[in-house]
Amino acid sequence: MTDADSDADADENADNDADADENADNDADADADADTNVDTAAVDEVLAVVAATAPEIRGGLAGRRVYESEENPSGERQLEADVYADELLEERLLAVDAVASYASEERDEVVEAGTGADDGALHVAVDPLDGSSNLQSNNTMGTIVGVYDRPLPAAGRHLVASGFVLYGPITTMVVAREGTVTEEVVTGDGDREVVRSDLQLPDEPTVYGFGGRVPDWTDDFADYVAEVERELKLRYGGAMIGDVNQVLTYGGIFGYPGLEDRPEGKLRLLFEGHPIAYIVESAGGSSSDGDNSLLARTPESLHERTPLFVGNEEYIRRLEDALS
Ligand code: FDP
Repeated sequence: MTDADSDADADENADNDADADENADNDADADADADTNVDTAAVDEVLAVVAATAPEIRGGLAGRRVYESEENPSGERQLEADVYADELLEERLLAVDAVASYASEERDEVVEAGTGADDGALHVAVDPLDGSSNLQSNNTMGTIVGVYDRPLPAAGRHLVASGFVLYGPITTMVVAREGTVTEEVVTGDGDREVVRSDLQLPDEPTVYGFGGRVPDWTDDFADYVAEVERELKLRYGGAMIGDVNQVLTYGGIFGYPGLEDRPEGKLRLLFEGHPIAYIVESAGGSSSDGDNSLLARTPESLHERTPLFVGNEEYIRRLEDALS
């Protein structure tokens, strides 16, 4: 055996060891997944708390259109309404027995309930007021919630439910659970009435909306948008949640891309990317960070940003081809 052969053998053995380690990791992940014991009544309770709090959040908006002196952890200016919604949701969600922790786009750190995390404990990630810069111009915004069965930041596959409230002309809530998406109207006292059950993206998409300034887009992305513009019509309102609801209603694609000087984009994986991807994929659509499903991603930090795209499968596939 030559030195080269024995080096090659050694490399192969190392590769096999690495493969064995990776398989062991995958087995451990699979075991961890198998151990998950989701308390569906507790998930219901979390979603009911968000719905019950929505009329209060909405009612509190009018007097809270001014900016706080603080910035949020992503360095964005906070309105009084952002802080108000965050504090209401923190208090109400941590009061749910099964909720072990609360993370918010408006806070640096996860807040622990302090009750000791049991098997079946839930960890809730919230964007209290998505699109809150629309408050000044009195346009749509929303509240987003992701319910995870692992401490945060967690992988997308550890979502057990997600939902969003849309403060539009009426207050609605869209919820994804166990592969099914429903749209509900939230009444003034926080009760919910289902208006669309088993919501699916329409097969014939009609709308698109993309964030960021056009001069900041990459050339590949701009070329893709030029194609999309010839096929779909623009609907962009400046609050992700409102724009995603257009796509859920009419079919198409919404995205906030990586920009020339900001390849990570603007939106947050844990608070916006995962929950919205879970909803759109449960409704028969696709999600992507430009390469893969957003749900395949595990954030390394709580406030990690990501390029975000959701919509009909064909448009997401063409986007990934254009950016590859
Ligand atoms: P906002 O800053 O108003 O909270 O999540 C942030 C977000 O809104 C999204 O809802 C929205 O899609 C995006 O930012 C809008 O950003 P641009 O102002 O850059 O379009």
